[in-house]
Amino acid sequence: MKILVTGGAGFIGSNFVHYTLRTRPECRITVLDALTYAGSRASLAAADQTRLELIEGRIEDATLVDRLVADCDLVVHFAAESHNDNSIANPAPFVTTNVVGTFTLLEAVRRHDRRFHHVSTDEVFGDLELDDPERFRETTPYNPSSPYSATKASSDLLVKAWIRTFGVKATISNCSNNYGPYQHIEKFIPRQITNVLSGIKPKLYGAGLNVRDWIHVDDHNAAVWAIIDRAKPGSYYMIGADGEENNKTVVALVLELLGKPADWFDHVNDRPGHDLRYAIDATKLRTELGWEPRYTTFRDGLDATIAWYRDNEAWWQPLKAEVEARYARQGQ
Ligand code: NAD
Ligand code: TDX
Repeated sequence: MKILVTGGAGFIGSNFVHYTLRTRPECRITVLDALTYAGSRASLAAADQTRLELIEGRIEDATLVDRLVADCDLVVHFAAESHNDNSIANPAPFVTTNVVGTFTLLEAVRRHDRRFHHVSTDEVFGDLELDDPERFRETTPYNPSSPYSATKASSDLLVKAWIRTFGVKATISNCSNNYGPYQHIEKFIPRQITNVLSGIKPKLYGAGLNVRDWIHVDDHNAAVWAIIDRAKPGSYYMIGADGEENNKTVVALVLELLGKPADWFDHVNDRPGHDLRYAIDATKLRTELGWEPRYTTFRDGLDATIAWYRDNEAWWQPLKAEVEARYARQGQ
């Protein structure tokens, strides 16, 4: 099977490539990635290069996309501008990549009648109160808050329209917050791990009471494969592993696992429009497709992730000063 993976040099996409080449000997992969600040060849260096090709290019490039889609059996679409804080500082690239890029891919899979899996986020549903007994489900109405989540919601709606109107064989998954190896150090967990490893105090937005539903990236990618293998084209799935934690608790765990005092962190400026809580009900994925997460103890998954950042300083160290300088300008 020949798979086109967009965004395969980013966090979740590169883990998908490693996972697939490890577990599926019949698969060959072409990665289409613009190698923005968030993508890196180094994230794919450990993969079996005989079954992998990396094409540097943009998903809005209709000519390139047409050729690559024609030449594959399946498209798995991870490419996106993915960071909320960046979307607040400068929304334009989010519209271009997330909306126009997804549209360009949809037109190519429509022309060539290819199977398409669209990777999306739980943020498209907005946020929940801390005590809301409801969690996000496949039927939850869209209500995005940030420029990032609004462009992801737009891309989901394009996919839904292409399924209904043109009969495109697509599926969508909306996953909660991922953690694991190769995550860019602008994101919450790797930022705090690499802060402590660099002698900098962790930075908590506001009071730190916002809740995220954490899932290990390999569990996310196993769910994506369950959908590709067993879901009906045209169907949608929530992906989550019942991993709700507030940010303060996550920082406390990072500090404990790295042997620092519990109060060794700073409160910094909050994110404008900061979503309070995300929580996923993955019953449909579990019951229809038989998926179960393998990382069920957040502490163990976090410990393994800390070990990865400790062992792979060469991967993140060159980025650290610039990322922290950018945050410092925002008082974060
Ligand atoms: P990331 O920012 O780490 O990686 C994105 C990749 O896309 C990078 O390699 C980048 O170079 C590439 N890219 C960006 N613009 C491009 C363009 N125009 N053309 C081609 N390539 C381009 O993101 P991630 O965290 O790995 O997220 C991957 C996908 O999963 C995104 O669609 C995101 O919305 C979704 N998602 C992420 C999370 C999470 O917790 N990180 C949770 C749910 C869903
Ligand atoms: O330094 C920080 N301090 C802090 O308290 C950073 C970077 C973040 N935070 C908070 C903000 C959020 O409440 O931590 C939480 C997680 O922040 P991010 O890592 O920026 O993730 P989030 O905004 O929740 O979005 C993530 O999950 C859904 C991904 O970045 C998205 O791509 C995905 O769609």
